[in-house]
Amino acid sequence: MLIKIKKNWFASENDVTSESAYLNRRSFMRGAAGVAGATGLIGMGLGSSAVAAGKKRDLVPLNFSKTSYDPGESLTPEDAVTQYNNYYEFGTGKSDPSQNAWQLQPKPWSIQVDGMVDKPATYAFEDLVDMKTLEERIYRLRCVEAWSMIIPWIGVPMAAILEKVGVQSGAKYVAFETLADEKQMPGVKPSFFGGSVLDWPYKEGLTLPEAMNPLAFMAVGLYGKEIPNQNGAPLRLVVPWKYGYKSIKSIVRITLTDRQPPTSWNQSAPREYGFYSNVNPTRNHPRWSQAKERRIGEFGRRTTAMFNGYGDEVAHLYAGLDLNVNH
Ligand SMILES: Nc1nc2c(c(=O)[nH]1)N[C@H]1C(S)=C(S)[C@@H](COP(=O)(O)O)O[C@H]1N2
Ligand SMILES: [Mo]
Repeated sequence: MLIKIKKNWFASENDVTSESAYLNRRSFMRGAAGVAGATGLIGMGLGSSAVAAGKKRDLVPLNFSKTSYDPGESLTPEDAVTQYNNYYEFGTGKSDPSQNAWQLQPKPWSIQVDGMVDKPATYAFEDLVDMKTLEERIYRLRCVEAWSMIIPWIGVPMAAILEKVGVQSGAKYVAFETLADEKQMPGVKPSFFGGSVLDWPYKEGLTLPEAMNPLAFMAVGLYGKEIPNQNGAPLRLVVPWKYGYKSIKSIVRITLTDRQPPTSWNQSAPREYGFYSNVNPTRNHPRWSQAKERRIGEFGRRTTAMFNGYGDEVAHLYAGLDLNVNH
């Protein structure tokens, strides 16, 4: 039975349909945490989520400019964006990241930038992200599990970061790595559930033209404030025309290279997850259809659009590439 659950992690239709029940349970736990804190029950077996709720980071409001990046659809409620997550370093359940990610220390943060760049260095977060030029972009997020959200991100274009470090001619790909620290991330411990489907650190990659595309974004906030740990603090990629797993969280390394870099989900299940991972409703996942999606917070299903609706901006990047083979 355990093996079956493992195989179906990405087909978590049950998680999706029980979203409202789940959110109700969370608000109950938040209430319980308050009571526990007041009466000293923490540490007496009340459960880790109560402790987690008490240790939530204070998220500083950010200064940003509005943009025209807005699909004009209702925003997914903030509670769902921050409590229904995929971040396997904190556990594989949808509620695990919001319960466990308080253990992550996003400040101070540094990012190693290496490979084919003019200015390789270990950059302080503040030196890589110009907090004076933050913009808000409302993007669709389509998970390969067939659910979706509309999220108001705050951040900077990926191109701005690449310009800062200076991309050398000959570089063809950008590789990214997430922090992998057992002390902060329970899911990274070898003992975790007897192992994981993924190898750490979590790795992702883009072609250089993809990373330079105006849509490619490095988020440092959402819903007007700093980005919560469970969403990938302090900086995470957002590539809205690709399945959600390309949007790698809590980045500690960026490498410019001339070879296609290995990526975590492709390594884990190459038949199921490719390098490009563009949202493609005509190419079914080997175990389920990608034609439709459930918008978190809604009943029923919506039709999934090619490139998640961003074809005008990105389709030219794939001219001549068979997206059903190079998926
Ligand atoms: N490091 C890391 N990044 C990750 C993941 C992960 O497990 N680890 N999950 C991915 C998946 S599958 C999705 S759908 C998105 C979810 O982002 P969100 O939780 O902010 O909605 O993060 C992506 N980035
Ligand atoms: Mo995902």
